[in-house]
Amino acid sequence: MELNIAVIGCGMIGREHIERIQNRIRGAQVVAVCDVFEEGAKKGAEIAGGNVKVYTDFHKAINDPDVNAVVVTTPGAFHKEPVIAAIEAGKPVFSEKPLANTAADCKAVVDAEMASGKHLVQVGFMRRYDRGYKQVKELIDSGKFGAPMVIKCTHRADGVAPDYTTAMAVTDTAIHEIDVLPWLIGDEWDEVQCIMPKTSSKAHEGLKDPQIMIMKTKGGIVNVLEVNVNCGFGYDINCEVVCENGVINLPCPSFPTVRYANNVSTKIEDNWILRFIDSYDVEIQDWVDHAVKGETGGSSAWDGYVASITADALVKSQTSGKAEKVVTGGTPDFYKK
Ligand code: ISE
Repeated sequence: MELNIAVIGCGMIGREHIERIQNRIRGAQVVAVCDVFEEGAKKGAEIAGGNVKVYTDFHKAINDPDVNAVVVTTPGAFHKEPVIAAIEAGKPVFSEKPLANTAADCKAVVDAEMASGKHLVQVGFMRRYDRGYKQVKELIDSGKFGAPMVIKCTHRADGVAPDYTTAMAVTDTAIHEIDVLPWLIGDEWDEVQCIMPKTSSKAHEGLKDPQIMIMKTKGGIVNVLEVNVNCGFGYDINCEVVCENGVINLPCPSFPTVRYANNVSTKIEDNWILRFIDSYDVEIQDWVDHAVKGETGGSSAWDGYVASITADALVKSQTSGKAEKVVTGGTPDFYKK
């Protein structure tokens, strides 16, 4: 069996995935594209090579009998409805991160998936597929380093669009660390706090940047995360895990170190698409390989829901300034691995 995919949402990441599926992924092809803006859908069709159906109504695209799988790449606030439509059609669906922008919307997806009785949803948290993070996990799991105690992360970006908000530093940016760190250390978030340092003069009107997020797990591990999206020097992702017997540092993608003009220097990647390009390829291939067998890999809808509950607590702390509890109510049997 091959996957015949409808891609819902032909903006930046949608176009990336269309190109990826058509040119680098085995066992799948895009057969339909959809965007509320016809021009966007046509652009998606062009990237797909032309020979695909073009829709502006996601219900029609998802229920097209030639379509047997769905990729949702609309903006986060518009994920819920197409993801639920795919579940109701009984078709495997890959939703870009976040699963939805609010925990309530994520819960609606979880409820729909449990009601269907089938695991159909995979959420696009690509860092679980990144070579560096996987190596860090293998080292932690080896036991040689002892128990992790402290994690220090930076999530820095060159700059952001004018519509990027203070809350998006959590829901759009820190959401990656929110998902990947519990996976890395085999633990769950317990309480989270957001502290606002002096705001950068480069941040646009109304945006608080940088932000420091302090997050504690149920097992007592503390993560300190710097989100800094106007750093002006590139896309800079770092993660250091301090364990009882040693320290594990996330390997950065390898660029040559050059000695030139009295300097030793190494390039930093320009943006997230380039930094995680290999992870996206591995992630989508893994989704396809699972979906053809009626399975899911990576982050589940439940993981997406838990990430969103954590994000809501952090957003609350952005104004309360206090540590806020992360309350999930426990993993339902349906999602226990
Ligand atoms: C973007 O949507 C991503 O997923 C990137 O990984 C993240 O660094 C960026 O802040 C988001 O806007």
